[in-house]
Amino acid sequence: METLEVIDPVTGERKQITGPPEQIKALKELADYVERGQADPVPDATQRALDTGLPAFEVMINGLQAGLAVVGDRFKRDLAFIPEVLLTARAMQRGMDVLKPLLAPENKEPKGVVVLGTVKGDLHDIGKKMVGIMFEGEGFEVHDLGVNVAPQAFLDKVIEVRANIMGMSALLSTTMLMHRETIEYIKQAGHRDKVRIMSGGAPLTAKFAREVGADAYAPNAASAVAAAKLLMNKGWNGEFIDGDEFTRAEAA
Ligand code: B1M
Repeated sequence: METLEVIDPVTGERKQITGPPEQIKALKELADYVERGQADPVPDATQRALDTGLPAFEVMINGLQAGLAVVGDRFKRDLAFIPEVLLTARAMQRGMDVLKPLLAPENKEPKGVVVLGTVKGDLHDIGKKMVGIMFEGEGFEVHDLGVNVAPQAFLDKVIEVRANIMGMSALLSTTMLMHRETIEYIKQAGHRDKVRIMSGGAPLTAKFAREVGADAYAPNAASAVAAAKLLMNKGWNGEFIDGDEFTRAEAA
């Protein structure tokens, strides 16, 4: 067995991953390409990691996301700059394109319809895309509006596709306030009782999401799926769903 150290992109904590040498080598190679922003070798390196028997989800988290987290950590400490971060994000996207079909099953009756977007003023979309891929993997029909999504655009899409769930993401402490504004807009339009709303993104907390009037909060893509399934549950009684609880339960 060999060990690889990765940074959790959300908590910033370092953790050790162990596995057979060929898997650790493949993950490290992939993470290094992403970290260096070398997009062209990423699709083949992603496939090589899959060929070692690693599940697609692990390749996404411990290969692609691990490379991004190193640059993210440097960016936070002013040791990396926007062009580098953009190159890394693009390299990561090339790997996500390879993994997406493996994470999203075909010909499944949708579990529910989800409209996703990053709120107005915010251009961060890597985490939100991961949430979308995980939703699709669980059989949800996802309509991803991209970034910088105005309240009206959220509402129009929710009405157009008769969404069950509307998911908002924000990565900036300034734009997280748009969660409140967007929910207020949906309320004013008389549509609040027709759609369930989930909030997420690194600076958000469950307390904040509850206060701004969301129905659920999730700290990461896996807990977002668990929360969405509960929101779709016929027995859901309108009580706020705190996705931190799934993460805590997993850690216990
Ligand atoms: Co920006 N950026 N950025 N950035 N960027 C951060 C977020 C920052 C923390 C870096 C820092 O510390 N300095 C900081 C924000 C500080 C703050 O306000 N708290 C910051 C800043 C300041 C900025 C600019 C203002 C920089 C500038 O211009 N001076 C600028 C803002 C532009 C704008 O949005 N208007 C900016 C720009 C950029 C890039 C364009 C260069 C690039 C984005 C590229 C892209 O997304 N296509 C970028 C990036 C990549 C980052 C970092 C490095 C990485 C973010 C990321 O993708 N994380 C980030 C620093 C860091 O976090 N280390 C940083 C990985 C991703 C998997 O995690 O998005 O948290 P995350 O998603 C998680 C969970 O949060 C959750 O699940 C996901 C998967 O597990 N989740 C949800 C997310 N959405 C969810 C929705 C849900 C449920 C869960 O329900 C619907």
